[in-house]
Amino acid sequence: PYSLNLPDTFNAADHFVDRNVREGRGGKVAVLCEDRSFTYAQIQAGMNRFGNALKSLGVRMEERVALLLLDTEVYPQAFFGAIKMGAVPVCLNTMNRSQDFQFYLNDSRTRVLVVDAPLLEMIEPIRGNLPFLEHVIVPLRQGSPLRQGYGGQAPCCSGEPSVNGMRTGDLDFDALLAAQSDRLDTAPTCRDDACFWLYSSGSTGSPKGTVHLQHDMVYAANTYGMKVLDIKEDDVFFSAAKLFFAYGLGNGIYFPFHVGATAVYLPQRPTPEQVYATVRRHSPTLYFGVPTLYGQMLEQEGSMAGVRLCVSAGEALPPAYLHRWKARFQLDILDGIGSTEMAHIFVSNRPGEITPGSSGKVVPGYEARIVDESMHDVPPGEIGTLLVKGDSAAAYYWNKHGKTSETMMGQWLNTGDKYYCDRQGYFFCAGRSDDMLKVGGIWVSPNEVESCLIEHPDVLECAVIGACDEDNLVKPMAFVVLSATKEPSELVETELKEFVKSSLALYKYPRWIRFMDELPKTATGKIKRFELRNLLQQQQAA
Ligand code: 3UK
Repeated sequence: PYSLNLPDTFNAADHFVDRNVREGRGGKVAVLCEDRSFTYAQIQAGMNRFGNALKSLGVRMEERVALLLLDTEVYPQAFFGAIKMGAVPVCLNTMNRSQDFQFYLNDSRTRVLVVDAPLLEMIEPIRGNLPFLEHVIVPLRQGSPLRQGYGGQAPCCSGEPSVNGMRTGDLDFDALLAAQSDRLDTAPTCRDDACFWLYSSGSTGSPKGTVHLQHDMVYAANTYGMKVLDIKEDDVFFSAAKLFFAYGLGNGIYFPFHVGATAVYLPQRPTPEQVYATVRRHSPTLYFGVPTLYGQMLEQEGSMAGVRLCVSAGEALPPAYLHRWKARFQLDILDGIGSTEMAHIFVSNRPGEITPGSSGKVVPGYEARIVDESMHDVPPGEIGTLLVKGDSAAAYYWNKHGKTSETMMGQWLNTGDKYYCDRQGYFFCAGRSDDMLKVGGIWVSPNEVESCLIEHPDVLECAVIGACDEDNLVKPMAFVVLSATKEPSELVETELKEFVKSSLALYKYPRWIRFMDELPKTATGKIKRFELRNLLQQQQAA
């Protein structure tokens, strides 16, 4: 019943943008951002101009165009402009660091990068190491208050938008678009052509370019969007989770555009103040957040007036937040599990049918199974690996055949999550099958934090695990053996934290450091993270 019946020749930009204009919604507001507002006709014109600009730069079908952008009206124009001319946008996480971007841009062989001015300084140090990159396009939007830009380190978030990072030959987005026609023929893509990429990180190895097809966004919108959220043309969507996440991309772009609704964008970091101010200013009807932010918002004054439904994903929502939110705003928070690989949420609670502490039931259009090591289904109540099936699944990981075949097992996709299911069909999260941590809804690989710490001259050995904070949400904790010449102290602890902050994305640093004389190891010398987890549990129980 959920098979899409899309024609062979299908382009997602035509479906999500042009169709709205064809169906008479050209004058409808598609995007609200700060004090600016854009109709579907305006987004369409910008999309077409951007597509033409890419053509004029020599970009051809199937080539990658990277987007390193804050949440503004530029996002849907650049995203769909690339898709409409047949290129493949790669949405990059603005919170990452220069070294991460070097990997993404080279792995994807990106020829054109669109990067917001406050984020240019992340690209500057790696300019010489990007053999495939030919053009850098910078939306400047003079006078736009992007000064408290999102992402990067403090210096880029204050003072003037950095235009220093712009080099001779870099292109001004607005000037480039002004020179182009606002009409563009849709590339003759097939419904199964590559459409967009997102990078997904794993516990070992480099991040994986996750390749989504032209039909995937339509499938997610028809299933979770229509059947669970009941999205409608008169909804106003506001996602505190940024558009570069798979979660935010659905919430802020392809759900609203699927039904010709309105999306609200917040370019700044989503602090409780900014989120409440945005709700007050634009009165969204649907709000999308992550557990950490719900916790922070509960600590602050503010109103959610006008919102009909709130959604949480990225990591399990603590029941305490659910209850406090309901008591304060008389609003439900729908917790649901999604993934970059599945594009969006595939197991979710329903409005009026919420089981606190559970991720809910399988979303119409998807199937889910919990299996043991030999891929047999486990009985209700027993923990196993969560597999999911549904037509929004990514086709493969770019140039990673091994990881692709481990994860995409024919029709079924291995989430890597440990889950159990009760007799009523509710799914409950029970951890991961790898050591990956979800921190504020975003992946942290313990290996990556360990590799960073070990670079510090005073660190002899270290291991990183997840530990729960006072609200039961996971944050990285490091166990460190110092070199013989160094004594543990608060000073060393602060220094190590700062050291990680300076080279990795901010959310990855260890919130606690425990100094050890030695670390538990296997016979082959591998650090036993599970013993450290047990040690921590015993200490916390005591
Ligand atoms: C975990 C959850 C418990 C789980 C995402 C909504 O988070 C998203 O994508 P990612 O690729 O991570 C996927 C992994 O995150 N997870 C996500 N949601 C929940 N665990 N309860 C939840 N509600 O380990 C999953 O495998 O970053 C979320 C929509 C689209 C997404 N991409």
